[in-house]
Formats: sequence, C-alpha cells, structure tokens
Amino acid sequence: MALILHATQTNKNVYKTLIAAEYVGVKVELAPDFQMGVSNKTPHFLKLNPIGKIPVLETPEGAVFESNAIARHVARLGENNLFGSSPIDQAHVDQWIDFSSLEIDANLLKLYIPRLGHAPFIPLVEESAFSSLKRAFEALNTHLAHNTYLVGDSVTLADIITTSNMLLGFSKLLVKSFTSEFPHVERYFWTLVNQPNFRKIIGQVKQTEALPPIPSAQKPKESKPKTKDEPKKVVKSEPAKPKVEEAEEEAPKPKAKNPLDLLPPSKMILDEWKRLYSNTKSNFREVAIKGFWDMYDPEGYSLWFCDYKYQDENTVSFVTLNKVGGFLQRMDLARKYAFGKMLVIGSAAPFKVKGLWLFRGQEIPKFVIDECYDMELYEWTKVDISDEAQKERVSQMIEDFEPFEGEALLDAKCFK
Ligand SMILES: N[C@@H](CCC(=O)N[C@@H](CS)C(=O)NCC(=O)O)C(=O)O
Repeated sequence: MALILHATQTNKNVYKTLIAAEYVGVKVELAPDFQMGVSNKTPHFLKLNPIGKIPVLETPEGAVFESNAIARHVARLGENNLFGSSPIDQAHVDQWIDFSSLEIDANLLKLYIPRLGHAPFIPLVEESAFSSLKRAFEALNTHLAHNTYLVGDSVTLADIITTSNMLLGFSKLLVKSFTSEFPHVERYFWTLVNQPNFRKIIGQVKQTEALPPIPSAQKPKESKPKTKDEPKKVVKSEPAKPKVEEAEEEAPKPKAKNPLDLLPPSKMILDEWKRLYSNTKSNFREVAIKGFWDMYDPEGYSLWFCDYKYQDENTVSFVTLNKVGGFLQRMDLARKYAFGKMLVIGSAAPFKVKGLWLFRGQEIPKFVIDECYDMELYEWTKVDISDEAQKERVSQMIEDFEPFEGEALLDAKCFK
C-alpha cells in the first residue's frame, strides 16, 4: 500500500522523500487534489501536523512531519541502504544532512523569501546570507574535491537531501558567476540531478541566469507615497503621539514646499550640469570636469564623499553591484536636488564602495536621510574644496578615473 504524502509536487522538501523512495523502492503517492493554503488548513491536516506546514507523510502507524524526518523514515522502509554501512558512515550521513539544512538551505531561504515578497528585503541580511553560503560552498567544495559522493562510494540520503536543498539555489538564486567558484560542487550537483532516480522526480534542471528582482513594493521606504515636494516624516523612531495630534495630522493640509526650494537661488543649474555630463563624449577632463568647476556654486550646493561602512562584507561582486544599484534607485526622490557617482573599486573581493554626491544646500538633505535607508550604511564627509587634493578626488570620481586610488574599477554608476 502506498504511503500518502500531503504536499504540492514541485517543492524541494517533497523531492527529498520522492527521490529517496525511488532509490529504496517504496511507494509514495501525493495526496490527490492537494491545494496549498486550503488543504493544509483542514482539521484533518492539522491533526497530522499541528503547525499546518507541508510536507506530511500519512502512514498506517501515524503521521510524520518535517521533510528530513519523512525522507529518513521512507529510506528506512526500503531495500537499499541509504545510511552508510558503519556507525561512522551513519554519523557522516547525519552530519551532511544537518549541514545542508542549516548552512545551505537556511541561507538560501534568507535570500529567497524576501525576494518572493514574504519578508522585508534588508541588504545586510542578503549580504550576510551570501557570505555564509560562500563559506558553506567552500567547505563542500573542499570535501568534494576528493569524494564523488558525500559519504562512501554510492548515493546516500545525505546526497539526496543536499542536492534537493541546492536545487532551490541553482534554479532560483545562484548564478553561474557564484557557483563557478566551486567547481567540485558544480560537478557533484549536475551529476546527481542527472541520475535517473532524480531526473524522474525533478525533471531537467536549468541554472538561473538572475536572482528574482526585489519587488519594489517591499523596498522599505518606497512603499510610501511619492510626493517629491513634500518633506517626509520619519515614522519609525518617533514616540507615540497624543491622540489629538494624530487626529490633527489626518486632516488634509496644503502641501509644504521642500525646504530646498526655499533656499536662495543658485547660479548653478543642476540640469545643465547633468546635461553636460551626459553629452560629453570626449575630452572629458577638459570639457565636463572643467565645466563642472566653472558651474559649481559652493554656496548653493555642497559636495560629499561617502564610504561604505562594511567594505569587508563586499565579498561577492554582483551582490555589491546590486547593492549600489538599489541605493541609486532609492535615491530617485532626490533627483531634483542631487547628482552622484558611486564607484565599486578593486579587481578582487572585498570590493570597496565609495561615492561622491552633490546636494543642494550645505547639508545632506534631511528628507534623503529620513527616506533612504542606505544613507546610514555610509560614512559621509563634506568635501573641502579649498583642499586641492580633495578637489582632484572629486574630479577623478566624476571622471571614473582609473586606477582610482591605485585600484581598478569594477564599475562606476552615475545618479543624475
Ligand atoms: N522544516 C520544515 C519546513 C516546512 C515548510 O516550511 N513548509 C512550507 C512550504 S515549503 C509551508 O508549508 N508553509 C506554509 C505555512 O507556513 O503555513 C520541513 O522541512 O518540512
């Protein structure tokens, strides 16, 4: 009699059991007409698994939940031994199952869930998940340099669970430029997913060419209405206000002007500078840089250097580039009042992220600090243009001068 697995078919946690079942010759069938969000909320399902998550295995002796436990149970019922032939092999099978669940799967989920829109997207969390994954893949790569399988000379449950966990990574999150640093992991993954017992369950696997985009609705500050002229309030850290004040706040008010629009007029027309920057195709130093200093109005504008506070964490090139790209997108609200250059520096990790910003007024505008959470990830230093060295640094940053401070540029992005 077949055991019943309550789950949707295309889920890596389900693959663990179905692939193990193929290897050991146990019959497992998916519950017919299972509907996520409906079937797992019924009283019958909650009796099988009180937390209401899938997968759950229904057996004549009772239900089992947690995908690794289900896969272990099914593997033990069958003919072939998927646990290794000695106590130490069995310990190693358990070791790699835990490793791939806690060091690989958990970090993949930290990347995936925010990008699916089920959790807030926080750049530092993504960065730390990538670093942890890199560390795990390095360890796995070292082991696989001398081993075809994780334990012994044939497929064990450790391979089935590890490959199922990595499947989410390869198919949704880990592009070739990430995985190519781990050639033994790549060889192992592609060998296993192409074994007949894997192929039968998961079909043909294709590596993703890009991470899922960050849904704009989840970007912490962008979900607010975009009113370019209105200085916005910082809601997160304010103490609770008395009710009267709240009621007052709800009454429609005439829109306040951005305080930057109330500054004395400046002889520098930001759009003119942006046009000059964009239209200069040759002799950049003589035309655009000279034009910049001719136009620059130190009373109406200020220049700022920024330096990413966590440079050591810029270990993955495309994550670093994504981070800078996201910052520039989030600066959209300052387009009328700012120009910026962001450099990603270095030809090897850790990359340095440094920038130059031109802001209307003598301070970094408050609405930018309040609205763009990236601002606090950088150290900001006002440029002293009476210092020739600082002035030259400004020119070099605008110009994408290479080598910049002795290093090659990985990329230079402009905000205009
Ligand atoms: N540790 C569990 C994780 C199970 C899990 O997170 N299942 C998700 C689908 S992949 C689920 O059922 N989510 C529904 C919910 O959270 O209500 C396992 O490995 O089985």
